[in-house]
Amino acid sequence: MDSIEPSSLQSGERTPSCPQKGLLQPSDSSELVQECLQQFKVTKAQLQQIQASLLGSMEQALMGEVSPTSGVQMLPTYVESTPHGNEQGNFVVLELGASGASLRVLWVTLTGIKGQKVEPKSQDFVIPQEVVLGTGQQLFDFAAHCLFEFLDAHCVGNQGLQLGFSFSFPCHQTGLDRSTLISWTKGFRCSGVEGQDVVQLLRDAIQRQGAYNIDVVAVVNDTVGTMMACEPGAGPCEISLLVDTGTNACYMEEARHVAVLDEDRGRTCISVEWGSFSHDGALGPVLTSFDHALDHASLNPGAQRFEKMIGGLYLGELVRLVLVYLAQNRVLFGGYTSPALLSQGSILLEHVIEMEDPSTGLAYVHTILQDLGLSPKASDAELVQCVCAAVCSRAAQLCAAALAAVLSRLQRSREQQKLQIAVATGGRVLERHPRFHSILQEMVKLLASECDVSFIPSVDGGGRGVAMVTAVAARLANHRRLLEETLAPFRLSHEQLAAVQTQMREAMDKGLRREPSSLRMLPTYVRATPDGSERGDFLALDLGGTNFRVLLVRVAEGGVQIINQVYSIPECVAQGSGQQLFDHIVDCIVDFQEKQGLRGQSLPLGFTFSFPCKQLGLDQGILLNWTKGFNASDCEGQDVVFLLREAIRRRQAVELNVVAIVNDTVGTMMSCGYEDPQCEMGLIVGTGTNACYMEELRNVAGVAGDSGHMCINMEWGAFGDDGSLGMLSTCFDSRVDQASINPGKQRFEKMISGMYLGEIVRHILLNLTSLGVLFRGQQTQCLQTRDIFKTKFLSEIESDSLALRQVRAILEDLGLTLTLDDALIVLEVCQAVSRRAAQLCGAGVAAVVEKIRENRDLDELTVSVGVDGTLYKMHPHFARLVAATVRELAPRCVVTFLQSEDGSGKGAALVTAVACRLAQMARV
Ligand code: 0WK
Ligand code: BGC
Ligand code: BGC
Repeated sequence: MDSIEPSSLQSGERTPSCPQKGLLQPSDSSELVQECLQQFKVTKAQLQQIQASLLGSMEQALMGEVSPTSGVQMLPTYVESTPHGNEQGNFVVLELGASGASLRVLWVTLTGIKGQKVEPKSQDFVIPQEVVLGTGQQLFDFAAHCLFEFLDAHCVGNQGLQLGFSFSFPCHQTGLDRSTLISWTKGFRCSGVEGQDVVQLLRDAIQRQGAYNIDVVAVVNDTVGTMMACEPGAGPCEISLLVDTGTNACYMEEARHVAVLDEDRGRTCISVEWGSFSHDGALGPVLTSFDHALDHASLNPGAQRFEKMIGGLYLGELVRLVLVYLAQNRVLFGGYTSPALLSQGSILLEHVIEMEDPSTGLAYVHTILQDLGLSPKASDAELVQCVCAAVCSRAAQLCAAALAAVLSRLQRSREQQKLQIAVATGGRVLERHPRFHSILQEMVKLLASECDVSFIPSVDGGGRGVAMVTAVAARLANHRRLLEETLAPFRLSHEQLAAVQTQMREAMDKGLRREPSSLRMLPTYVRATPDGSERGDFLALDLGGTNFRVLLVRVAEGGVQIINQVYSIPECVAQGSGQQLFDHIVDCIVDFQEKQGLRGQSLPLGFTFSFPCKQLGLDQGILLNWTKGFNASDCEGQDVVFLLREAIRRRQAVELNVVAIVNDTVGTMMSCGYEDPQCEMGLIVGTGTNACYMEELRNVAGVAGDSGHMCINMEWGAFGDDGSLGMLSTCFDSRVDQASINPGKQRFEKMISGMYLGEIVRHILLNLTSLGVLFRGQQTQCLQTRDIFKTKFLSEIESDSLALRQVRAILEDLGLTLTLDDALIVLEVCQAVSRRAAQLCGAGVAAVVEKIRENRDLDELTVSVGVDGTLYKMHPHFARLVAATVRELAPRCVVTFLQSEDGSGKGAALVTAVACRLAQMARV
């Protein structure tokens, strides 16, 4: 039979001659054989070159610069720790692609008890070639079919099965259960899968077959499964090396070195995907023409060049190509090449392993060559064994160089000169080839001499490891579900917000008509916003917010000048006697007068008193009830202007002319109205929350007059105190309310304002900790401490410029020990609580501006709202969310929010100025 061309070389080119460029005409066969085998010899220098280039390519990729030419891929796997050993549960594991065209299904039971192991049940399925080269749907339907066949056979029931998917191909993972296939390798080439999320494809296939309710919880690369399955005897395995049909490794990298992860602590598992390493400078010199021929004839020419020199799918083919070359050069089989020898893939990994068996290898060589239609002489058989040895030794050495690169990376990453490390190994080449493992070990010792490496063969492949990752993923998925359940009541729908708007509107109308309502709608006797003609010096007090301020306000032609001094109101004064509180206020005024050289001057004074007061006049306000943590005795039901005057009287030698008492919402509206006459609403979202607006006098029962306007202090903090907000209130709101000094009161305020948001978050965090979702379920003393989680933390934590690690830093300052996942959950809790607060506030504003629009029977209303309050001003998203909610619920109102620069003290002075001007005119 004359020699025919081998099948894979479709292009009609001849089997390549000697490797090195510049054709050699060998004078006799042994020289040709030596030259041929010499090609597979790799020098230590070449291996060190490969080690160095691969290390360079790894570090480039870690920084996010994956070079398409040299490219290892360094893919994050979202596995952030080696097994704790306390993972437990029953899991289905589906392994696809680890060992050629086969698929394995396992049922793995994790006991969660160290050393206590239950033998997994498993079943292997061969994937038909037409499926391996077919459509993605065919492949995943086949996988689902095998899954169900296994489950039917092992009657594991159908309730809530959790599945871990071991998918042994290069994937971009964006989570433990989200993974996009980058490119097929190892003879797979199903269409419609590259660029797709393979978890979704599997979920869809399981859905299509429908017999079982299986939750695909995690997708894992086979190297990760092998690492996670490694018995932590010799200390956790932090590297895993696989050589089966393909080859790859993963290892635990310092997370801060992985650019795409934005994490500065802990470690994360990286799948190196070294199969795609193809650094010309390093690999070029060791690539033989047989490697080029193999690559040329492969399904993915130019790709996975490194894998094609090591992986079991290719070792047999390399041997075949060399045998064909030697046969065609009459060095083997008397120059005869059988059709089988010429056909691609006719020599398999198993053949190579058997032929290299030190004791039975030669016999196997004869058997295998005869199966290939050849009649080998003894010398042929020996030469064939030499060829196998040359090909596999090179593969083992190259694999060693790659592993040495990973070891060097770990030495650098951990700044450790001496590295002691355990490497989990798996795959048929490593497990079954008689010499591969020992050559690898020897060469690693040579190339990474400072590393003390122990190799831990994986016992049952990666199945148990995949189940462990699945257990972690299931735990995280369960945490996610519990978190969603906990936060769901904070995610208000459009309908719910519209209902709040409607209810608030109804409460406003009732309040104005003096019917029972949780909104008192208090007349403020401010009938107009400033018209700019006000003039003079005024004293102003601003009590009720974070700070108590005394101000000197000069209203002049050129505008308003303000001098102010902040004083504290100690809790013991805020919750002491009324006399104490007002004496303290007068002390501050006197101190301010002295500092400002105002002693003996009796300037008109405007008093911003930010609590619900029934005003009987501009300078008469009966305190209805304290809010915001104030609780001074003998004040509720009293005229606070009288109480102030009494305190002034007690402090002889002080002259003060209290002209007006205003609520901080009114002061803020007036203050902003001075710049923008369209400002007809005042909004405070600070320690407390409230709003006022200019109502038509005709709508205000109990106040004389039918024309003109009157500013109404809504006291909306009390909205819902009649239970009308019950449907929105959560158990956390109830806990905050119950723990407050005014339970049952100010329910709307307690869902929105700065005094309470931090507490709501703290209660949610406590709850999530008790569910094991946060802080590994460890309750911490600090989180049990009331008010320890300040509302300002929400503003800091939710700031876009803050990386998660900074979120963690804030929480660690609180004495919490947490992971990044914990920090992420805390961030989500803060976002849910502040978002609800802003939306509820927006629903309130929408109710008010719609009321004004309807009052004036306008199709469209343009109005401005003066706003103040630390939460509104400091929170990164609050203002935007309020405005968005108003646009959504009051589309016929064009609302401009004006942040008050000077606070309501200025507004109180302006109200006083207006009162003085009107009094002046009345006297004229
Ligand atoms: C600043 C105003 C003051 C108001 C305060 C509310 O001048 O009248 O009470 O804003 O914000 P908080 O200080 O409570 O955050
Ligand atoms: C794949 C890797 C896999 C390796 C071993 C390679 O072809 O790209 O993801 O880990 O084979 O199965
Ligand atoms: C008070 C209001 C005040 C608001 C904002 C509430 O607790 O009842 O009068 O406007 O806080 O400071």
